[in-house]
Amino acid sequence: MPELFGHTRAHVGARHALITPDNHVSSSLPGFSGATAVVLVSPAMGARVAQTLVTFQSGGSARVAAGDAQTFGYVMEGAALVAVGSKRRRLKAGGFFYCPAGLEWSLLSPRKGTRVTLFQKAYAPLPGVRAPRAILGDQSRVKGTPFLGDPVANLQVLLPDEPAFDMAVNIFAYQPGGHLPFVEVHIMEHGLVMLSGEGVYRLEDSWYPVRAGDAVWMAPYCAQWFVAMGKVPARYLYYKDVNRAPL
Ligand code: UGY
Ligand code: MN
Repeated sequence: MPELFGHTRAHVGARHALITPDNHVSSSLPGFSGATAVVLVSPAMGARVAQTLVTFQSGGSARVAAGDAQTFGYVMEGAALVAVGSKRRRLKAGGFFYCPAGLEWSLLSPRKGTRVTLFQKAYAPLPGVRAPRAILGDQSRVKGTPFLGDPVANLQVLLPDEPAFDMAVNIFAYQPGGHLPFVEVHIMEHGLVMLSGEGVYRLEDSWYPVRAGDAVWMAPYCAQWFVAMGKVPARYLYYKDVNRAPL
């Protein structure tokens, strides 16, 4: 529900951003029909990645032509038939796909209200390393590990950690009270969406209450820290750039 008197939890700054579901305005994007698309993170704000939330009506579809960008998609809710190159599978909530640059992908026959988060970015090839392959998967089949040995912060790494991949997409799950063990400051950029629960995110010198549906952008070197609050685990899906030299 819109908040009173023009108040918003949203903040868009030079080095980080928070956008809440109350702020969403959709864009028309090529290749998508019968769907609304909200571009939450993009180069227009200084990011090097695009994060888009797509909500499909029944009969909607996405057909995205091959290009320089690679796409990771995560089904937040609903179900749909996803094809990446010659691979195809019906994905339900928790399902994900990875489409390398130079391959097309499509999403067909979505259940009404299916919501998908996309992370898209230009691929940086590594000389002598074969480009990544297409992937269709499900988060329930990905083993989690306690982050830095802490059992209240569980990390699932959805994409292979191999030199061919220049992006990682992970799910972090925190028990209430669980938190990042220290304030991170690193060269990697993040795009993030809260999947469930709530907590407080420190971004640079500000602390933001966040909850399911909120999207966050963290530029390289944005100081970051999170603590989970409330009565249910807090989970977020996030992107980071990996495996490439700084120069
Ligand atoms: O992978 C990460 O950098 C992660 N620990 N960052 C974060 O959750 N903000
Ligand atoms: Mn981080």
